[in-house]
Amino acid sequence: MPETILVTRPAPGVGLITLNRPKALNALNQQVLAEVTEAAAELDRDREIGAIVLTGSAKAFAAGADIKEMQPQSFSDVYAADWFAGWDALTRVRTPLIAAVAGYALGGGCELAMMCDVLLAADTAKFGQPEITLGVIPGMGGSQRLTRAVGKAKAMDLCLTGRMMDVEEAERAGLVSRIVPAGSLLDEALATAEKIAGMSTPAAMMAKEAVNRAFETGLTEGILFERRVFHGTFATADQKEGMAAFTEKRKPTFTNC
Ligand code: CO8
Repeated sequence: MPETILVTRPAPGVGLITLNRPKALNALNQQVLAEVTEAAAELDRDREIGAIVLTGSAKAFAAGADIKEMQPQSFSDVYAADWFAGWDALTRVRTPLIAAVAGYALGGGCELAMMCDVLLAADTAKFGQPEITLGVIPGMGGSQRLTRAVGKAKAMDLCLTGRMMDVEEAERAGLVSRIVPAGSLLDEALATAEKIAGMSTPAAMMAKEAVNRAFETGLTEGILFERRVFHGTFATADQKEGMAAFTEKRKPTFTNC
């Protein structure tokens, strides 16, 4: 049984992972890493699950990697163990991932939110990469994903000063999909997850893959990838059903095949 997270299935087709180390503001230690990546992989393997929500507490999504765990490590320790490379497993999850962020999303917490596909943020959310204030730099993709999300100017500002940005600034900069009142964050995230889970799961996975290609390839390659995957959707029963339902003026019933 996991000890640092809660895993539930609160609605049809929806998995929910809640970070649960309240005393440490959900700081991400090695146990959290193992438990989150394992839970996400298990939900990803479940053909009934069409979307996964990852959330924290009202005060903190996650206040970063666990500084107390990192503090005694030497270069050879973190290098030999390839410290935090395990988080890459989350980016291999093919089911759409929704981050529901309230409170602090700092350092590794911000980086974890950025590994998700949709980022819903409460009006209390605060984002930052404060690693520089600890004498280190982002190590879970922050300098890369943040720069791709918000551009060089703001990423440099955040990584070099360690300052936090509030949710309005984060949304303006393109980091956040939507701002939601804190009290309805989880409901909104679960409703979004249910909506995505109600689509054709293969189509949702393909859309996720195609958008992610925009981060990893040039435009010509990305457009070609998109077009080939688009062609591939015509091999699914869900394409037949989706288009038939439109012409027959009814709601589609997708069977995920
Ligand atoms: N790690 C460990 N413990 C933490 C962390 C953390 N990141 N953040 C908070 N805590 C603990 C505090 O130590 C405190 O515990 P205790 O009660 O035992 O002293 C408890 O959580 C509550 O925290 P505070 O009392 O500080 O709460 P405040 O409301 O006063 O402040 C803040 C909240 C502003 C979020 C503050 O806790 C803070 O600044 N936290 C650290 C934020 C930070 O620097 N995060 C970046 C960490 S480095 C990182 O993420 C690098 C990722 C990549 C590494 C790659 C390595 C190879």
